[in-house]
This record gives sequence, structure tokens and C-alpha cells, in this order.
Amino acid sequence: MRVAVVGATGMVGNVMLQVLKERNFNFTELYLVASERSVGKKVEFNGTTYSVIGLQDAVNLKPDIALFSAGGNTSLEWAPKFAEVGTTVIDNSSAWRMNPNNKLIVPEINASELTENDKIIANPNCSTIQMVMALAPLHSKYKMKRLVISTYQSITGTGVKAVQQLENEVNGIQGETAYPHPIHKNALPHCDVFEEAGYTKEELKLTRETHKILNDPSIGITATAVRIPVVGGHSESVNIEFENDFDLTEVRKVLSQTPGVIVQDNIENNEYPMPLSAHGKDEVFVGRIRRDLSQPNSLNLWIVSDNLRKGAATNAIQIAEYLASENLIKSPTLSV
Ligand code: A2P
Ligand code: 11C
Repeated sequence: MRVAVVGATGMVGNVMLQVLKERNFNFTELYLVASERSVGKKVEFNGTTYSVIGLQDAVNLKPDIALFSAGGNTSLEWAPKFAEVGTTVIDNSSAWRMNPNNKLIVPEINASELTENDKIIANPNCSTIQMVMALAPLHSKYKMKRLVISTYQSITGTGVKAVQQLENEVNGIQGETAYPHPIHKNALPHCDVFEEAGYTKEELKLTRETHKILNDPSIGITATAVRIPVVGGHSESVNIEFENDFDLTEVRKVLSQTPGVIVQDNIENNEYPMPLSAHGKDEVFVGRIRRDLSQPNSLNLWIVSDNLRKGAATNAIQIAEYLASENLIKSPTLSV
């Protein structure tokens, strides 16, 4: 398998490289791709020095798989060019997610939708992935009617510039900023851009992507997404109203038996999921599991995961692993 990582010099690209290595992803060649600014830059990875290449050179190399995390505009312009030469693109941006012709995949939930004809596959938004990982098994069992979501999101979701902004603010240095306000000692109810009806794009992603992944647009969903000065992962408070009643012990059992989900819920010992403990891990952590006592059939969960891992790099690489294991990747050099 010849693999290109597009956006290899960025936050997610970097973690993609680490995850490829950790999971022993079977690649014969690896192409590190970034903007023209980085072309020729040397990157050490797994004992080899790679020279960063540009997008056109990468297309010309016709990789089997391109893992994209270089922003929506780069994906919109370049993913079709890779697809045209026969490369299977797994795209971490929001560019293709809601397009009816592109699958939106969390492997544990809906990998079976994939076929060898899917040439641009969308990786969902980080805050959506971790949430649906916990909710999908509960939806199958009790049927979700309505979700009320509040997120507490890591600055790593914004990228290198945001991490730099926090560092500068902590050190009292003036510099470029990623946010319209200070992030140090602050909370911004503003993730991604403002869109319709007063909602941010991040809040709309949580709504629309959840409908698409669970294949159920009937679920009522409302979200508030908040950026906090944290680096290890995103946290989410989710209130769920089900159609059917549930037994709390059974809910815990369902969650603890869900692959990729770990229940961390022992309040006697102050044990609950936190970004600090989720950092660097691939799992989704769920805790504070309790009934909402204000109305029937309702549950509260606290869901935490490393947004750069399961929320981005790991999920994308799991998609690649699934395609490889099911033999759904036709080598471009043979098929085009
Ligand atoms: P570069 O480092 O050359 O700017 P982050 O989200 O962490 O800021 O990272 C964004 C990633 O996407 C980086 O690898 C960046 O490369 C890459 N990138 C940004 N714009 C483009 C572009 N127009 N073409 C290719 N890669 C891009
Ligand atoms: C955030 N979820 O933390 C974003 C980062 O749609 O893939 C990724 C943006 C996206 O702000």
C-alpha cells in the first residue's frame, strides 16, 4: 500500500503518522504532503527522513490511499484530483461530509456501507465521532428522541495556530491569534464560524453528521460548542431523551461492552473521564452516567476523547484498515 498524508506537517497529520506507526499500518511507501510553503522540508519519521512534497507531485505518484487533513478548501480542490487517478481519499475536513454521494464513516458503526467505488470517504468531525461512539449502541437499544449537547473543546481542534496563541498568552508574548478573544483563562462559546439561526458550524456538524451516521434524521438535536484552554481532548455533556425506558445497570453494561468505549464512572473515587487522562489514547471515555430526574426516559452522560486521535487520525486510519482488510482498494497503477 502506498500512502500519502496530506497535511503531514499539521496537528492531525502529525498524529496520523504516529498512529500509522503504532498500528503497524502496512505501507510500502509514504508520501508526506503539505503546502508549497513546506515543500522540500525534511521530516524525520520512524527512522527515515522524508522530504515534504506538493499536492500535484503527490497526485502524479498515484498513491493507493491519501489521508487528507489540510483544511476544507484543499480537500474540495484536491480530493477529486486524487480520486480521478484512482486514489482512495479519506478526508478529515468538513468538505465532503454532508454530500449525499460521500459516505461519512465511524468504522465501529457503519463501515459496512463502504464499497470499492467510494473514492472520497469522509471522516466525521471530532466532536461528532466521540459522541456517536457512545450513543449508537444506546440508540439501537432504546431509540433516541432528543439530544441536548454542550461541548468543552480542546484548542488542538483549531490547529497549530491556536496552540501557539495559548502558549503566547501564557508567556505574555504578543503574536498571531487564532481566536477573536484571549483563550488563556477563558471560555469561548464559539467553535468554527457562525452560520444559520445563531448556531456555529461546529454545532450544526454535531446535528447533521449525527443524523447521517446513525441514518436517523428524526432525532431532535441541539448543541452549544465551547472552546476551552485545554489540549488533551474534547469533553461533552450529553442529555438524551429516549423513546423507551432503560435500566441504568444495563446502560453501563451496553457501554462497557462497546468496542472502543471505556466506562470510567466511579464517583466514590472521583473517577470520571477527563481530557488529561484521555490524551494520547484511542478510546472514547464515558462517565457521570446518571438519570435525568427531571423527565422520564432521560439520561446524562459525560463523554471525553482525544480529538486528534479517535476524533481524527485514528478514525481515518481505521477506515483505511477496514478498506484494506475487505480488499476494497484497487491499486491506481493497475486500475487507471
Ligand atoms: P503547511 O505546514 O505547509 O502550512 P494545522 O491544521 O495543524 O494548522 O495544519 C494544516 C495542515 O494542512 C498543514 O500540514 C499545512 O501545511 C496543510 N495545508 C494548509 N494549506 C494547504 C494547502 N493549500 N495545500 C496543501 N496543504 C496545506
Ligand atoms: C474543532 N471539530 O475542534 C473542530 C476541528 O470540521 O473537522 C475540526 C474541524 C472539522 O473545532
